[in-house]
Amino acid sequence: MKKLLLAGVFKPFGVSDEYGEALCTMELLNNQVTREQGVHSPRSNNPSFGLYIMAENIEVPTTVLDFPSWEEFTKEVREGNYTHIGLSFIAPNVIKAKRMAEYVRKQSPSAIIILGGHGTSIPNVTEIVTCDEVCRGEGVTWMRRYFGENVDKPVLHPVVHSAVKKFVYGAPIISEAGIIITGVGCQNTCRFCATTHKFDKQYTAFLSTGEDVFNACVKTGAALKVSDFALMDENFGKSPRRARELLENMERNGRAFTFSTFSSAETIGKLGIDFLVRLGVKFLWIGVESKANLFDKTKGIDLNVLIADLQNHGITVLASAILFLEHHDKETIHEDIDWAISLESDLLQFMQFGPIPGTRLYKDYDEEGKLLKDIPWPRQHGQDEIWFVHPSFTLKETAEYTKQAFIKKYHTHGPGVINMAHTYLKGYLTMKRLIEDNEKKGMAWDSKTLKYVKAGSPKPDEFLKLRLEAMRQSALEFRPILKSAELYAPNLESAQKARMIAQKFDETFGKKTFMENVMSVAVRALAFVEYIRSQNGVVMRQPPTIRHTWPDRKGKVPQASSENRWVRQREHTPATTTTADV
Ligand code: B12
Ligand code: SF4
Repeated sequence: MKKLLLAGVFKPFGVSDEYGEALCTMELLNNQVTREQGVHSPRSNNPSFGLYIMAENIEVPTTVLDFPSWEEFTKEVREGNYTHIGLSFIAPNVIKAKRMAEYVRKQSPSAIIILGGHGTSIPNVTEIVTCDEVCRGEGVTWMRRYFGENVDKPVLHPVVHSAVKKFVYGAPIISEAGIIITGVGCQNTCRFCATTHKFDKQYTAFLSTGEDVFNACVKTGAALKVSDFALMDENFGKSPRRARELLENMERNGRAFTFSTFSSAETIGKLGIDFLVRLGVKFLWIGVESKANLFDKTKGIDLNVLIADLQNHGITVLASAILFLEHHDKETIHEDIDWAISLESDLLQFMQFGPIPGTRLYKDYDEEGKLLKDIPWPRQHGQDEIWFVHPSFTLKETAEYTKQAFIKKYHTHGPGVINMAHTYLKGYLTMKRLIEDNEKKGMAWDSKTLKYVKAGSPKPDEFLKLRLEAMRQSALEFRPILKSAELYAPNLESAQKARMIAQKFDETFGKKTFMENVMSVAVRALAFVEYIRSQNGVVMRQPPTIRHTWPDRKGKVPQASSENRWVRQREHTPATTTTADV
């Protein structure tokens, strides 16, 4: 009888030891986006989505073990009687995968070890990690084929939270959302991009129609009691038919779900902002990359105008820029950092131009002898020092430039959370005006042109009213944090900005209710504790262990353990550092 364990690599994350690095944490916002924003940085962990979608779609009894401690992983291997053990890892975690595979070999020699995930693009991965099988691309089809199951069956969507253990200012007040994994890969073939190369420059849809996406939202929404979702897709709008169908399904059923997703700038232009707003997009991650406009996806687009327009319509923008591009020297890199900041996105990620195994860039740099191959894999993660020869920067300089870029954004525009609060408030006001204007002028939504057009006998736009209510809720979610944002602001301008936004909230929604006041005071108390804790370095929460089994718990929601381990992160902590409960 076959029995499969699918495991992510073991924690702790973000600790400098022989397996990991301080700046390689399991957090998106705190580590890569609102980095250096201290107490203002929202905290959360994203489950390893690939594990769940594979488990949901194979018939072999499967256990998913996400974010295990070393003890939890070894216990599972010892006691689980698994015939197959799948390890999922990215390149910086390959040494963790190596230790796990070696343990399996010793403890359970007959178990078949399968490797998967981005780490499998490492050229000599099988020499580093002992294994029997390697899945280098999409895992659902690979697993079905490997176990002799029907590869053509439709993909069932698992029910999973998009993030767990969510805090802001130390307060667990961020609302829940589900993950919808619509597909993997991208056809845009950017030279540096890991995902386009990993999936053979092709897009593989798990949910190919708008109805499929809608049904997945309904299922996850009912199980998690949410109506907000992260759409895990490199470029959801790249398939306009599916996006249109999704909107049609929501309108037909009177369900105004909201979405956070990724999109290239060219795709946004093609779909139009009115459509995105009606679709319920509230958060967009856009790769702006560089002022030099090196990539087709941003050519000919005025990003300043685009981003401001999105924000005015209530769409929070996370822009992503690249540092240490080939043309960067000590002058042009500042120009690019300043340009990226001048876009005034709510949030700004700076990532390094890192040659990632499997990409065209990696191949080119390898051929040109630019890869620094003696830099250990755990250090190749994109937030500390680069791992290739750059003519204008030493390795130490790259770490410092990256850090300073985040600090500059923070000091220029203040905490990301107040920018988000402002965007949602602006969106609410724009939506309110739009509804009034449409009613006055007799305009109605035209699903063919994706525009509001003059209509013969327009009816009240009930769907837009649902959208207005969702925007109101998105904005109000931020109200309790505004005072803390002001109190811990990095400078006078940010404090003033927080005050100005709080005032606009009062003007728009009236004075705070009793409950809102209570929450605001509670957040202030928790923010104070968080602030004190963070004085010696970043306070890091380890992701909770999630263990879920199929088929016996199929359809049930994978639950995070209640364990709450804290680790104080020090810069360049010595290799002996272990986790310590604080
Ligand atoms: C969500 C995400 C995160 C989450 C964490 C998720 C998690 N629990 O690990 C957060 C935001 C915390 C994060 C952090 C980081 N991330 Co990240 N992340 C992603 C992202 C955006 C999506 C991953 C995902 O869920 N995809 C959807 C699922 C369905 O696809 P998948 O994971 O690839 O799985 C499929 C296949 O790979 C395969 N598969 C996967 N595992 C297995 C296992 C087996 C046995 C088999 C058979 C198949 C298989 O089957 C799956 C289904 O098809 C990707 C980019 C992307 N778009 O993929 C980057 C990405 C994976 N991250 C990357 C990096 C570099 C990081 C950081 C190092 C950044 C940093 N400095 O902070 C940290 C490292 C965190 C850590 N300590 O491990 C790189 C990895 C590149 C590499 N060299 O390997 C990517 C590719 C982004 C990039 N640069 O292009 N990340
Ligand atoms: S558009 Fe984005 S996801 Fe697509 S190849 Fe370029 S960087 Fe990768």
